[in-house]
Amino acid sequence: MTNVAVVGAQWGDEGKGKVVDWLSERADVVVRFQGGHNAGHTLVVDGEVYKLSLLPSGVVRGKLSVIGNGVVIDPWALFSEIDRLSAQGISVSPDVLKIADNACLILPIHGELDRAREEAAGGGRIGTTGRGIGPAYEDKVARRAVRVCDLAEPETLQFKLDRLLTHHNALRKGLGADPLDGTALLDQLREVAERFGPYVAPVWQILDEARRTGKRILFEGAQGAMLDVEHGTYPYVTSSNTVSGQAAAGSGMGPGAVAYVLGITKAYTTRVGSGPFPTELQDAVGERLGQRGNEFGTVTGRRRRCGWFDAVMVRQALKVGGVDGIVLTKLDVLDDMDELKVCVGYELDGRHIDHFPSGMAAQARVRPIYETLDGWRDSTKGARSWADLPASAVKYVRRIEELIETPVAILSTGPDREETILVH
Ligand code: 2SA
Ligand code: MG
Repeated sequence: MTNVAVVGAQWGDEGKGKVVDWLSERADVVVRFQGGHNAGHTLVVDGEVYKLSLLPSGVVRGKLSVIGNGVVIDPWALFSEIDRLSAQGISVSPDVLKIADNACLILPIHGELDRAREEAAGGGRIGTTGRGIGPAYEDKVARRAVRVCDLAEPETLQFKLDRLLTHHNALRKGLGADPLDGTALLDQLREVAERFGPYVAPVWQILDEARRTGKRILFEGAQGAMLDVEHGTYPYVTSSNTVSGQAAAGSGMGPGAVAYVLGITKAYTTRVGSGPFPTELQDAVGERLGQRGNEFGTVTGRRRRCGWFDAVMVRQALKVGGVDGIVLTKLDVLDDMDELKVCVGYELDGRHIDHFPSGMAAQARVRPIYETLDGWRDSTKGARSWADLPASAVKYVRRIEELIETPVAILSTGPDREETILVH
């Protein structure tokens, strides 16, 4: 195995958890490079279910796990996740977990602001996870964020907080909230600072050493390409780059560090939160997909919107995400359908287009052009080889492969590891 990046090719929740866990067993180092505790990965290892948000999946297998500089870290969420795992018998010691000293923090003010804005936006809300991700990245880019390294420098911490609160208290005034007490926040941060200490490192150095000594690095993406802050359905996106290009910048390595990009996509489409979704099904079929696929958010428990596979959207996601091969997941959810539709193009104001447009109004107006394929009304659940699949299922996968112009490397036919078909 070379260094692999695993990224989502839709709107998140494509089933990255299973793939990442499977690959992490073969990896020496697992790295998170963007997002924060808005992510939700469910891992099932030896029948035990682990729900991870911020920690790289490698921690469950005791692999060296790195939270890169591109991640935004909520200290309280981090330590409660570590404590939760510890209650499940997994020890996340400083030997296992390394946190980039130049990563930025999510503070309680960010979550509050995130939720207050969503509430104020009414029908125009993004549908965020309310974890403070957007406001934390805003402060990062505006160069006023508190970073992990600041926790070790009392004078810097004080200085950073003063600057940050000048900005936030003006914002809070606009939202009708009370100004913040800097001393309380400073005390809270001093408290967590101690616990952070042993985990903090210049992780670029650890990763450079790993690379030079031939260690296998797995880059673990969160969310999906269509939630990318630049390439996604802006403004209905998350606030980080979710595409594979970020794996390098978000961990302190060059682009050559990623040898192979594996894109994960479901055999249909889901989305949680607001924003355009051309192939959404607001009918009994969509309902059935949600039920059979158990489509509820790992972090927030929110119900996911469901629809047909959108080959145009996925093709675009794979191109901008630099994906070499895909894992097609949850094929078995389609098992009881008479026929299946796949979006092969869009109609926009009477014109046929072959890509998802960037404009918000155009995105809302595109209509999917469908191709109908036969269903298989037979079980693919747990299939382990190509020969186990009904002919129509094989046809469905092959057609998708053709439309997205990217090979299917792995087919996943159920949550367990064995329920997997290696195609190439
Ligand atoms: P945010 O909180 O600022 O990142 O939200 C902005 C948009 O990004 C979407 N988003 C996600 N979509 C799917 N899965 C995500 N993670 C959790 C999971 C979600 C959950 O894996 O199940 O538990 O609800 C995730 N994180 C962010 C979000 O819906 C907004 O559309
Ligand atoms: Mg998820």
